[in-house]
Order: sequence, then structure tokens, then C-alpha cells
Amino acid sequence: MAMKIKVCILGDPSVGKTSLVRHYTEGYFKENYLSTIGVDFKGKTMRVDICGQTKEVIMTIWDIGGQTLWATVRSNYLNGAQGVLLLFDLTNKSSLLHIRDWYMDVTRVLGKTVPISIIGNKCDLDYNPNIEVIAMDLTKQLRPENPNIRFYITSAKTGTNMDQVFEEISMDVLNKIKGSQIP
Ligand SMILES: Nc1nc2c(ncn2[C@@H]2O[C@H](COP(=O)(O)OP(=O)(O)OP(=O)(O)O)[C@@H](O)[C@H]2O)c(=O)[nH]1
Ligand SMILES: [Mg+2]
Repeated sequence: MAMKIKVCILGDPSVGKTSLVRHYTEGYFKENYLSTIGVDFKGKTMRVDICGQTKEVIMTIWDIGGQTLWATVRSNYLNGAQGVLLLFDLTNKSSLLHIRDWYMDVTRVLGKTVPISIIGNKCDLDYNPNIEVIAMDLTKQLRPENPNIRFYITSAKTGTNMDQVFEEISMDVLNKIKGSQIP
């Protein structure tokens, strides 16, 4: 039987959350920007190899609009999430500086060991390589409390690293569920 998992994607407005989810689940990219109001849902059925077994996983991705400012509303959306993607825009430093706040928000609701990936999106554009160094440093700082935290650069436009992001977060979620079943 297929397992169902819930993954949330968060980050500042316009960093490319909806675009990344759309490209992954529907296979196309759109240049125009239409801000997500509240939350949007997309589903994807995938096959994940775990401990030598192939499992069918139905991933529901909750794409939470970056302008959803009310913390209570956001925490309602986050409830029950098993994995989290925190997105920033490699060409927008302030969106990276806000990642720590997004991280705090998420771990307040879901605990510190929830599988999380930090993602620098729009790698198809020119960006200052320093921003990647800062993001890797932040990931390292968070690793003692969240040992499996990952960092990627992606492009929702070209699809660079897109499959890895979603496959690896689902593997992390399944591994965590499996670990918690061991008495
Ligand atoms: N070049 C490039 N543009 C991108 C990429 N990802 C998103 N964009 C563009 O950036 C703009 C914002 O993308 P969205 O996916 O709507 O951003 P969002 O994070 O969902 O924004 P909110 O819903 O307001 O929180 C759009 O014009 C996209 O076409 C990317 O990887 N590369
Ligand atoms: Mg959006």
C-alpha cells in the first residue's frame, strides 16, 4: 500500500516556491509571478528506494504563500508536516537572511528533528557566490540540532537538482518514520 507523506515548502515571497513545485509536479515553468494567497496543494506519486525495498509514496506538497504573515495561520498549515523545504532566492540576500526565522517558526511547531532542506533557488541567474557560502555556513550551524539538514541550489526554471530535493526529503521522512517504529 502506498504511504502518504506531507511536506511543506516555505520562504519569502517570490523566491520560487510555487514554480519549483509546479515544475516538479506538472513539468512546466512560468515566467509571470502570481503570489500564492494562503496555501496551495500539489500531489505527486513517487517510488522511493529504502533499505533495498521500493516503496510507493504519495507526497502532498503544501506550498505556503510567503505573504502569509499570520503565524497562527502558518502553524495550522504546518501541523502534521513530516518534511520541510525552506527556499530562498540566490539573487536576493534578504531572502537568505530570513531563512533562520523560517527555521525557528517551523521547528517551534514541528520540533527540531523534523527533516529540513535549505534551498537556494534561481541558480540559472547570475548571483554572488558568497551567498552560497553564507547558506552553507548556516546549514552547518544548524546541523548539531538537526543532523540530516541538507542544502541545495536549484532552478525551478531549468529543473536543476529539482528531483533530488523531493526524492531526498521523502527518503528522510521515510527513514524517520521507520526509525520511530523501532522499539
Ligand atoms: N530565472 C528564474 N526565475 C524563477 C525561478 N523560480 C521562480 N522564478 C520566477 O520568480 C517569480 C516568483 O516565483 P513564484 O514561484 O511565484 O514565487 P513564490 O515563492 O511562490 O512566491 P509567493 O507565492 O508570493 O510566496 C516568478 O516570476 C517566477 O517565474 C528560477 O529558478 N529561475
Ligand atoms: Mg507562490
